[in-house]
Amino acid sequence: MNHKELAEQFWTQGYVVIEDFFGAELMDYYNQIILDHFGLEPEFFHNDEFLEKAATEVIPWFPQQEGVRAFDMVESDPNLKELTQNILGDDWQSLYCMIMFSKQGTKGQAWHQDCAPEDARKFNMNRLVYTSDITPEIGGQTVIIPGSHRRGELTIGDVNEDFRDQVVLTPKKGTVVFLHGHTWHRVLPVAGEYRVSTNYRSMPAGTPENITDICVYRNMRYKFETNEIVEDRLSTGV
Ligand SMILES: O=C(O)CCC(=O)C(=O)O
Ligand SMILES: [Fe+2]
Repeated sequence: MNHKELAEQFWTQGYVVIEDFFGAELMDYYNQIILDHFGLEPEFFHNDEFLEKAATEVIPWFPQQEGVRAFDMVESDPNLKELTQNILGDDWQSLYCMIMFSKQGTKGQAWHQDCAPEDARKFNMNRLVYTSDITPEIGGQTVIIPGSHRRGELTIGDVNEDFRDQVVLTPKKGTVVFLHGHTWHRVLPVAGEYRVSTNYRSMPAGTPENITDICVYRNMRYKFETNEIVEDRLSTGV
């Protein structure tokens, strides 16, 4: 694995995909812990306004914040750390580990940027670990627009518009996707029994801890700390 080349790819494209980053045994172990936690019919965590307006139906879980130590193993993987260092540079930091669970028949996630794009130097980086295969049958593919981390704010419009230059990723068990928080991305609807991703969020030195508090959608900016729409992007008034 050539970390320099992968880091260059990340900075050109706004993402990089590495298959077979983690072994099947570890992924099966994680997947079972996740299923044991959620079951197949978990309640939504976010309120109805968010679910509706954000067209985002995922349930987050922060296992390390509850003392579930199993997820430290990936976090401290030397290969993961070294590639992160190559991309983000010295003194990068881990933010948190967030598992996102989608039930059968849910919408996935609409187009968004994880954080405000105004300052190109201030961003989170997702390190998405897939503990089970995503397939066209299951749905839940991750869709991204290459190079959009340099395009500024996500445009206003249909929350699930198909773009000509979008790329559909279908990660398999053990795949890791490094994804810049300013890169425009979404998740397709989930037809299979469930869909899950485990995100080890990180950030470069000098980034505020609350970098991911405000998420940019095509119709609004949403603040998770207070569960409120802080900007309605569709209204023309002030
Ligand atoms: O689950 C995925 O594939 C992407 C999730 C996402 O949007 C994120 O982690 O910021
Ligand atoms: Fe995201």
